[in-house]
Amino acid sequence: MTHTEIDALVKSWIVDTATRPVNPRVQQIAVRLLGDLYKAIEDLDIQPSEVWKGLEYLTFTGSRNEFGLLAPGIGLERFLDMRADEAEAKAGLTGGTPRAIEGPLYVAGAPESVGYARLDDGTESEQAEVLFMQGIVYGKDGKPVPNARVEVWHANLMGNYSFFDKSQSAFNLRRSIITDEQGRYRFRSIMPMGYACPPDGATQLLLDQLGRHGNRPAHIHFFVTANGYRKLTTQINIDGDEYLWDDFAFASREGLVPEVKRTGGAEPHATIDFDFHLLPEAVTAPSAEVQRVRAAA
Ligand code: MBD
Ligand code: FE
Repeated sequence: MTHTEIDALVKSWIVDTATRPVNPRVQQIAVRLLGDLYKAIEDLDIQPSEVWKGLEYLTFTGSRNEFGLLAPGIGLERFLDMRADEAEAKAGLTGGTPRAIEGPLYVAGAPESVGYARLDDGTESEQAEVLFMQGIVYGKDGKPVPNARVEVWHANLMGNYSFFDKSQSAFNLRRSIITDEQGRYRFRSIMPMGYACPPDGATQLLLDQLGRHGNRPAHIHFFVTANGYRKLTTQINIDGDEYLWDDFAFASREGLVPEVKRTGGAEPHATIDFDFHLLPEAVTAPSAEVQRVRAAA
């Protein structure tokens, strides 16, 4: 079939058959995606068994609840970030801390405190390196933003996240820190390790076929929010990790790899200083708040 014939078929099946009210946006996207899919089947001569293999793959992905992991693995989440960057640049919004993907492992409702929190429950204290991280949330005209919310979450020494890893205590390595009057936040935690996709899962299954690995460098996630500012979703990466610039989820960015300072002595620890720079809310750019189903413990 020609592409024109395929477009006509899709229209006859999806558009012309409507007898009840239509969601025009859903119809527009369905027509486009189905047309593109049928053209790919035609152009690549994709066989019925291959089509069913693909549908079975999607079923498997859903059964493992891995769409949230597949999205970063195929670059989809990073692609959306790049488009968000473009939209902000077009709206004249520049100078903020670079964004990085949210990933699938955020949990709402973490314990809240002002200025300081300890994130780890101490279970890995024997093996872990103590980490202190602190900085200032800056807003308009380079002024500190008091009362900003810094939500932070990261993996343990196994690369696993509490809630999803039921062996960890509730909200281990997850906190919500409100900046003090000087816009400062500070936390104590443990140095995280990198994440690896479940080896028997759907995402890794595809990655294997593509000859790719499913590893992330060690990283720490943040949501930074404040009244009048655009939500910042970002991560910092731990310098020196072998996957620092080889992240299967494509989240590494210049500006998000702060120096890790190490102090010896009686209480050896690592220190990271990192400030966040928020962009003012603007009606000229699409919302920075991404609506998606998130876990809540
Ligand atoms: C993670 O910890 C993560 O941040 C992403 C994006 C994907 C998988 C695991
Ligand atoms: Fe992560």
